[in-house]
Amino acid sequence: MKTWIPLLAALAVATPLYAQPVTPPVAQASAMSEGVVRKIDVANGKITLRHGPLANLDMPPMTMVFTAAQAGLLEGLKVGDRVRFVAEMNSGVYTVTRIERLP
Ligand SMILES: [Cu+2]
Repeated sequence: MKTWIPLLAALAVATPLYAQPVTPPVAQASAMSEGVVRKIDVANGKITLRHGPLANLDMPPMTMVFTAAQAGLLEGLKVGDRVRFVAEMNSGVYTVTRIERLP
């Protein structure tokens, strides 16, 4: 039991180091993110993207549905396309405001 005391003391000292708030990098509002089109629902203006990290939304990589900001935004895209896009949170909805196909 005695051997635990130095360890606990060390943890008690070390913990505040990890508790320090980490300042997040300043994300640009217009940052382009990359992804792959998984599904397109033109009629409802929805697109499913497998995306990399979204710095401006503080989001890890995942596959999710976005709403298109304008009706014509999804025209010309097809499943499997690699894209570069701008995603924003608008009124609680993840919205794609710009999207372009990568070659
Ligand atoms: Cu996401």
